[in-house]
Amino acid sequence: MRWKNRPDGSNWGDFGPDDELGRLNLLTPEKVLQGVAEVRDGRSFCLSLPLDFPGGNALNRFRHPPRRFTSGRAGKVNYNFPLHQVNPDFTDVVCDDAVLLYTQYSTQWDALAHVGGMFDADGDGKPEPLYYNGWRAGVDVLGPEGHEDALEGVRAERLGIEKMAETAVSGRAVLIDLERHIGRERVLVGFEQLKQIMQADGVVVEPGDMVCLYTGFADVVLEMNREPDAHTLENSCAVLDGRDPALLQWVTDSGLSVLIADNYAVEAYPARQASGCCAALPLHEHCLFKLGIHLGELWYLTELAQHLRVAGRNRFMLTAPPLRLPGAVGSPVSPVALV
Ligand code: UVW
Repeated sequence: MRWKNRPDGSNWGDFGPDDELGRLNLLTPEKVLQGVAEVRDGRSFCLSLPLDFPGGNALNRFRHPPRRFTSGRAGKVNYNFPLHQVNPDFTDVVCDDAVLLYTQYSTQWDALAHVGGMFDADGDGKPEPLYYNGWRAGVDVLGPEGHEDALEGVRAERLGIEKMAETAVSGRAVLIDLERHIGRERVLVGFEQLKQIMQADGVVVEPGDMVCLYTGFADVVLEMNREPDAHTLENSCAVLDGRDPALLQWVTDSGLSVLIADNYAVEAYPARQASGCCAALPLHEHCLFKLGIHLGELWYLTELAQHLRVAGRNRFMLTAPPLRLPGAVGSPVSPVALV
C-alpha cells in the first residue's frame, strides 16, 4: 500500500491497491447488456455541444476556445491540396487539420487526475497533495518545472484520461430531469430535493448506472451563441449542493459509476465560501479524489431529455469514451445515447 490512512468516506483500496479506474469498475458486461436492453425506439442522440461553445472564456478564464489551423504541405497550406502537384497522375484533393484544444473547454470528462486533495496518508502529520487511491503529485501525476510553457514532462502517469478510454465507457445510463421541476432558476439542489424529483419521476439508480443531470444550462449556453455572459451563466439553472453531506452520502450509497451534467461543474462554481478549511469544490473532492467517480460536464442533454419525457422513460444506453490521449487530465467527448 502507498498509504496508511485513507480519507474519511473514501473507497481507496476497495478496487485494489493500484486501481486507476474507480467506480468505472462497476461498468460490467451485465451493465452493458442492461444498457442494450434500453434500446427500443431506434433513436440516437449526440450529447455534445459544438466544441467551440460556450465561446470566449466567460466560464473559466484559463480555458480558451479551440484554434484550428492546417498542417503545412510542401511549403503550402494543406487545404484543397491537389495531389497532382506531387504526382501528375493523382486526381485526389486533400485537406488536413491541426488543433489547439483546451481539453476541458466544452463537453468533457474530468480524469481522476484532474482534482486531488491535501491529505496525511502516511500518518506523519504532514498533509501532501494526493489523488484518488493515494496516487502522488510529483510522482504519479507530474507537473511542469518552472514556467507554464515548460510542458516537457507534464503528464498523469497514473489516473490519466486514457485509462477511462480503455474501458470504452458503455452501459446503462439514467437521466434525472431537474429542468422539468426547477426550470432555469439557479437552485442549489441538495439530497431532499433530488430525492423528491427522483420519486416524482420514478427514477431509480442502481449500482453501476451512469447518472446524467439535465438542468437546461447547455440551452442557455447555446442561446448565447458563442458570446457568453458570465453573470447570466453563474445565475442560471440547477447545480448540485456539494456542501450537503446527505447528497454526498447518496453519491456514495447509490453506487453510480459516473456523474454527468449539462452545466459547468455539476456543482456550484465559482466556489462558494465556507467556514474553515475545506475543498473549494466539495463534490469534485468527493467524486474524483475520494471515490474515483469521473465527472462529465457541459454535456448537451436537451433532445434526449425531451424524447425521454414524451416516452415516459428515464433510462438509455450510453457510450462515451474520451480521447485515448495518454497522460491528459481531461478530454473532450462526443457521447452517444441510444434509446
Ligand atoms: C474546474 O476546475 C472548475 O474544473 P471542472 O471543469 O471539473 O469543473
